[in-house]
Amino acid sequence: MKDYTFPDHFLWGGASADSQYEGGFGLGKRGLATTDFVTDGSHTRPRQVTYKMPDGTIGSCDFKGEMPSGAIGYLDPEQYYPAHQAVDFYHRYKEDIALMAEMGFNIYRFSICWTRIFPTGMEEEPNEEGLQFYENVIDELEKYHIEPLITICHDQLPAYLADHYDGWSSRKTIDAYLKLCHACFKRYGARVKYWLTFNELNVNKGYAQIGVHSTQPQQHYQAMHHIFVASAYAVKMAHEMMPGCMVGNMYAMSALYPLTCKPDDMLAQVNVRRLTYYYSDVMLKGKYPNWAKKMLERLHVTLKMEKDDEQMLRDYPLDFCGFSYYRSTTVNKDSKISAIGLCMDTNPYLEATPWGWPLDPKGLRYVLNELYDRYDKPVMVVENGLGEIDTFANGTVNDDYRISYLKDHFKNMHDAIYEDGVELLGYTMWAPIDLVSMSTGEMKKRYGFVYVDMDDKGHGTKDRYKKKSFEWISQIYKSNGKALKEE
Ligand code: BGP
Repeated sequence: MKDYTFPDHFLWGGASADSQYEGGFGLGKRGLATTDFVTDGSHTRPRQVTYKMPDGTIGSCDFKGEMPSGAIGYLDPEQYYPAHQAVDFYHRYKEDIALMAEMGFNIYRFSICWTRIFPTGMEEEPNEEGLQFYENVIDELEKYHIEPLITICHDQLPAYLADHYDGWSSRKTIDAYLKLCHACFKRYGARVKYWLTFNELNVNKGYAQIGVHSTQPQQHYQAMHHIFVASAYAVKMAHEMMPGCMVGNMYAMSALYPLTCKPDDMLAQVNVRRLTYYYSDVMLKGKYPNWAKKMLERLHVTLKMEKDDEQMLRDYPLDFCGFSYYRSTTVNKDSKISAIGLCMDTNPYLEATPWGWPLDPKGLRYVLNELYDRYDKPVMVVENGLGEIDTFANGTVNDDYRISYLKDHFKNMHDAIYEDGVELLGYTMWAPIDLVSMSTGEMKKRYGFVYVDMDDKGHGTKDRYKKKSFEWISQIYKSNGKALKEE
């Protein structure tokens, strides 16, 4: 029988993001974040950002779309905003981390809520209460020998920076971000080895994620340039302040297949894939590739750079490549491609989740190889999991579908390591304890090993219950994968 033991010191754990998990709105002097203005939604009803115009008019727009110039975030008392309470990790972190320990985690990825540390982003000094909260989290993790993996900025911005400077359109946001990095490295650096500078830059971004009102190519790519530069400065600062640390980023990496072997479909695959790689190429290879320069020319985008920008990108590339993997996608020459190159076509050979995400564990092996071949740097799966409708009965959920999804993905990770030679550092499953869905704002799209008693409108006790997969994952993690062979 095949032995599925993973390498010694393999990192096994879970991942979350503050706006979906933490809650604690307004507590501990936390300031307003762009994600606070994002309403709930569903698979068919897009989440909205609610805003106010300078003349006092109230409006809303798609949370990844274009927001009118001059609009500022606005809280409408008629709306439900899931980020405000999320599932209340803020008050329940001890209980949740104890559950993580019981599942055998040796790593936990969480993100910093920027406005807990700098409520507007403009303060000179960090907010002690905010710093203390994450220190408490780290203390608790240390108690169980769980290594923290910190995402410095997971798809959000202080509302002040978005409303006054148009977020990442402005170089002021680079300074504000580096202040956040400095505060975190200084306070947590001795105890945190792994860092991610940003989350999924290659997914459509608007006001809620990067604070930029316009989603037009000129504004989008200029904002991304500022983010790349900020990340390079963060790598430099991290290496200086925390020798031996590892800094990565996180990219959304669905596998992408041509729908047929028609040469036109293959060429479409190459072109769309490159749009996904735009972000990681600059940040891991340290320069804009030729094809990217050509693309910017075609889009009439002129990047405004400062003198040291290109050198910073060259000198401070990331140390490893973190990525999320949920699904694969197909593309053909007629596919509908989003403005930043995303294609969501399904695959006739694969089944899909109720949200239409194709199930493709082999695609993970393909992506692991693709990334390792391309960058020749260690990789880490920092998100992967199954969003499903769970039926809660008798205090638990029989989620055999989740077990089967993860088992197949783990086996492919194992083969990528042992048969293909991929240097895979670890795996943080999304999301070990149920939380709010990013794309739809729902609770019913559940990923966890732990069920949280809360519905789409935030009603419920938020009490935690172990699902069937809880025991299963404990065996896998604690045996370092060996228990997979009995499955
Ligand atoms: C990624 C995000 C996460 C998370 C995950 C699952 O895009 O980094 O924040 O939410 O996807 O997506 P969803 O919540 O939409 O199911």
